[in-house]
Amino acid sequence: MRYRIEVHADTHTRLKTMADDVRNGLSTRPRSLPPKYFYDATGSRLFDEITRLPEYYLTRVEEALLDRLAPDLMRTLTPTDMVELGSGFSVKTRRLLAARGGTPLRYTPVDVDETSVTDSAARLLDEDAGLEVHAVVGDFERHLMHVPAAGGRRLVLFLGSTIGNLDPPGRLALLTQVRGLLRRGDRLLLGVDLVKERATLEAAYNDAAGVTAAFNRNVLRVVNQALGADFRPEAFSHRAFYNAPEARIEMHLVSERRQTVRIPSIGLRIQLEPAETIWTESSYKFTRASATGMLAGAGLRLEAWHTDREQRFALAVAAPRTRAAAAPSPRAA
Ligand code: SAH
Ligand code: AVI
Repeated sequence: MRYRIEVHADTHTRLKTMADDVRNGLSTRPRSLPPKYFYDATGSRLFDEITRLPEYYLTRVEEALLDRLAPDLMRTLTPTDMVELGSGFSVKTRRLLAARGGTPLRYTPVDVDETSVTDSAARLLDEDAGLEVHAVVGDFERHLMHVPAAGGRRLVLFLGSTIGNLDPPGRLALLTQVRGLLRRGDRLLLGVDLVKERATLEAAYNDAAGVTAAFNRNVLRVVNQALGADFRPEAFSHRAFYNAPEARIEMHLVSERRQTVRIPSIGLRIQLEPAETIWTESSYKFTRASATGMLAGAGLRLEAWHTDREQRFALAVAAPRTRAAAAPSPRAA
């Protein structure tokens, strides 16, 4: 059997989790909604459009880095097991799969959006006879225990700087779980967007065509559909800016007027004042030092750091730290 798919969790549990997240996020200040709810079928399609925008350099630069790196990485690592967190349409994955020269490999995409996972799995299986796909539809913060045990050398992919959408405690917890998926000889390939001048960063999240604004508002449609809320997306404007002290782009939805939003299914009614915001996403930016520290905190060692000439984006190769390396013995110190 070349294709298996597991969906975590059932619709009831997913709605219950969303109800809790939405209630917590909207009733505490600053109001917020978790970015994972951007990604229904429409949100994934809008993100795909974002990746082709002239201002959104992240995807183009990371793809060029992957093209440069893939042959060496796949030749030295020779993985037979590849796990990808937040795989989306698995577009970048293809570059790595193509570089392995057709040897048998099991690919485990993990993503909250079932449509993007099933569509891309079908395409990959069609194109690649050596591939087995074991898809996990679920939340990479909650369902990584469902990733099947590796039969051989494993490469975990976490691309696109999706790690930057988690706050520091969240990414420490996630990378610690990723560390648990790795044995000696296995590797993590992590894509991170780099700290740079404000204008380039802010343009990437304020495109002239308004696709990022539509992506931002989509979270309100998702909450309307799933929980029966009565958000009027057109009554919110898009705001994204670089918060330099925190090294993150913040994306918000700004209420254009005083308005009341009702979510009867969870017994919530909130009043938004004019200019009040709902914080929908953070997108943290990194330096080599901050990425090294983040990895080290989770028991991972930065092994290689690849960037483009303009230092816009980096691909980090990380290895699990052995116990001896993580905690030097008194005699070695
Ligand atoms: N890896 C692709 C897609 C990045 S977009 C790329 O680099 O272009 C972010 C992806 O992560 C989306 O497909 C979204 O559905 C998924 N995602 C976001 N939060 C998630 C979560 N908590 N658990 C699982 N998938 C998540
Ligand atoms: C998926 N993630 C890394 C994107 C980012 O850049 O933070 C999501 C995105 N938000 C706005 N544009 C793109």
